[in-house]
This record gives sequence, C-alpha cells and structure tokens, in this order.
Amino acid sequence: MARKSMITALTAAGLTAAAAVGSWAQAPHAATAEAPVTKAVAVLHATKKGGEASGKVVFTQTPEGVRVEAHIHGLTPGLHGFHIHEFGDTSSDDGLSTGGHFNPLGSSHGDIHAPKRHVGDLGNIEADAKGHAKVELVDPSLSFSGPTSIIGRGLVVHAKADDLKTQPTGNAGDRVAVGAIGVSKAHTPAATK
Ligand SMILES: [Cu+2]
Ligand SMILES: [Zn+2]
Repeated sequence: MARKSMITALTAAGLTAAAAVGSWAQAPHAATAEAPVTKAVAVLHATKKGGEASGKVVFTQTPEGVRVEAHIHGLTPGLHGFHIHEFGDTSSDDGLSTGGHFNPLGSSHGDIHAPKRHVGDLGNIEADAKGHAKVELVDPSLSFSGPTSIIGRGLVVHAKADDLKTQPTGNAGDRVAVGAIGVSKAHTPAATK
C-alpha cells in the first residue's frame, strides 16, 4: 500500500517535471517569432546553364532601406540581370522554379531606380574579366516584413543584361545562378554587436 503511494507520487512528480521542461522548451520559439528580422542571406548555386557560377548575397536592414551586398564568381564578363523572383524554390535545374520577378505591388518591370518597377528589380550586376561581380546598394523598396518582404523569395542572376524595359522580364535570358533568401543566423541585434 505504502509502496503504491510512493510510485504514484513519483509519477506525479515526473509529469510535473515533464510539463515544466515542455514549457521551458517552447519559450525560445515564442521569443524568436517576435524578434524582427534584421539580416538575411542567399547562397547562390549554378543552374545547368550556369557553369561555375556561385556566390553569396547578404541583406541587412538599415534606416534607409535594405542594404544588398553581393559577391558572385564564375560569371561571363559583362552585365547580368539581377532580380528577386517570387519563389525561394531552387529545385529545378534551370532555375525556373523561382517563378517570375517578385511583384507584390502589381507594377511593371523597370530599373531599380525607376518609379515603376517590380520590388524584385535590382537592375544589373557587372562581372569583370575574371567573372567576379561585387555589388553594394541600399534599396528602400525591399523589406523583411509585410507584403514586400523578400524573406523566402528567390535571388536570380541571368546570363544576359536586363534591358530594363522589356515586359515583364527585361529579356535577360537564362538563369545562371539561383538561391533562396533566408533569415541569417546573425540577424538579431545582440549577434551583430
Ligand atoms: Cu530574373
Ligand atoms: Zn522585373
């Protein structure tokens, strides 16, 4: 009799401990969901048309907009269309699974500085004779929350230059490098100090 009571008491204590562990484990999830994203990154890989193309694009929230810093290698020298596309789905080997240009505001295609542009229109990047392109710009049209959030979208580098006028693509040709834009591990204010 006494022994049975002891087991019951231990079981109850065990359940209480499990419940306590459960609520402790959930707390960090809630905190993460409320923390605004301040940094994101897209790691680019070559499509089947992209040869040795690869690179990284880092997006950082600033008071003036989102800073975009790109380092891309393995390109043909010259201009290449540089866009954010609708989907972060890079599963197809031609990059077409990233969809069309990210266009949450229903605008027409244009240059990054044009009054009418897709949110995803970042213009062109220029690769040097070694196939290396380096870009740094700040774009007030991009954001990390709301309808124009670029989180989870796709980053695409094209084979040719974006002519900045052909609708709705800029006629930039094949997709040579693609990547998904994800929240960076270093996104919290504490981590950037
Ligand atoms: Cu594109
Ligand atoms: Zn566009």
